[in-house]
Amino acid sequence: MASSSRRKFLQTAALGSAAALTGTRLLAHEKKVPVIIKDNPIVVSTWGFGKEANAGAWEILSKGGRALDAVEAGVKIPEADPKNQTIGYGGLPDRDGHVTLDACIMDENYNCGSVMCLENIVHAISVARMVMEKTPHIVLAGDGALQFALANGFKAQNLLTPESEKAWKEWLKTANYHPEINIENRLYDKSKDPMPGGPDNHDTIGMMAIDVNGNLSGACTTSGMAFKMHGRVGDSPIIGAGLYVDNEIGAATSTGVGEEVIRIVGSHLVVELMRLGRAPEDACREAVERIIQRSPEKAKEIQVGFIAINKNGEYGGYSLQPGFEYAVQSKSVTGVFPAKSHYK
Ligand code: SD4
Repeated sequence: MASSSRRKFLQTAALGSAAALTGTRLLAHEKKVPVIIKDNPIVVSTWGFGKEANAGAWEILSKGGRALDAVEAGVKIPEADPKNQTIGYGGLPDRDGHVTLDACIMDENYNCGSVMCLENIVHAISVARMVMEKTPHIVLAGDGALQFALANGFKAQNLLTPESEKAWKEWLKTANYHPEINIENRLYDKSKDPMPGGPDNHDTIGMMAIDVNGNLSGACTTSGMAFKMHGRVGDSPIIGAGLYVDNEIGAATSTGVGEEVIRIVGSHLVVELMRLGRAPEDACREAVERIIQRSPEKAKEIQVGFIAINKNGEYGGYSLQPGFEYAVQSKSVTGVFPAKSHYK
C-alpha cells in the first residue's frame, strides 16, 4: 500500500472505531458529524395489522438480528393469514379470479429484488429476496417468477380462499372497478382485535426496520387492488414507488392506489425529501401534496398513504384520506398510530 493511501486507510479506520466506541454513527452526507441513533432497533409498518407483523420482525431485531431478516419474517405473517384479504394467501383476486401477488425487498446496500404478478406462491416476499440474492436481476414477473420459485423449492398452492372467491363472485354482479378508500376487511373479527385510531383497515403491508447496527431494510407485499385487470402491477413491487431504502438517509413505503404512487415515484421522493432535511412526516406530507398537484380530481376519491423512517430512527406517516394508520415497535414504543391526512 502506498504511504499516502495507507495513511488515509488508518485515518478512516480510526474514525470508524471512535464512532463505534462512542455509540455514534457517521452519515456520509453529514461530513463526519456524528449522529446518535436513538432507540434502535425499531420496526415500522403500514396499517393496524402491522402490529402483529412487527412482533414477528421484533423477534429477530431484539436478538440483534439483521433488519433484512426482520422485515422478511415480519411481512410473512400477514402473507400467510387467510383473514387478510389484501396480502398473500386469501388475497382478493383480479377480475378473472386469479390471485396475483406483487412484492419487493431492499437492504442496506441498495440490493433489491422484486416479483410482479406472481401466482400460487404464498410468500412472495421470500421469492423477491431470492431474486435479489440468487439472480443477476432485480425483477421477475408472472410465469417466469413462478418457475423461478418452484425451481427453488417453493410449493405451489391455490391462494383463492372460499371467502375471497365469494367476494369476487359478488363483485362480478356489477363488475364496477372502484377502489375503496380504506378497505373494510369483512373477515376480521373486530371484537377480538380492535384497531385503535380508526376503522378496521387492512391493506398492503410495507415495513421498514433499523437493526442494532443502525442498518436499514424494507419490504412491501400485496395482492394489489382487488378486481384489477389481469396482469396489472401496482406500486408495491416497484423499487422507488412502493418502497425505497437509502441506508445513509432513511426509508419509505406506500399503500393505496398504486397508479398515483408510481406517477410520482413516491417512496423515492419521500427519501429524497428527507435527504433535503425534511422530517419523516413532512416528507410524507409533501409526497401526498405532489399527488394532489398531479391528479387533483382523482386525489379526492382515493387513498394513498406513506410512512417513512430516517437514519436517526425518527418516523412518521401521512395520507390523502383519514383512516390510515401505522404500527411501531421498539424498546420504548409499541402501538398503532393514526397518520395525519390532507382531507379531514
Ligand atoms: C396497489 N398499493 O396494488 C397497492 C395496493 C394497495 O390499497 O395498497 N391498495 O396499488
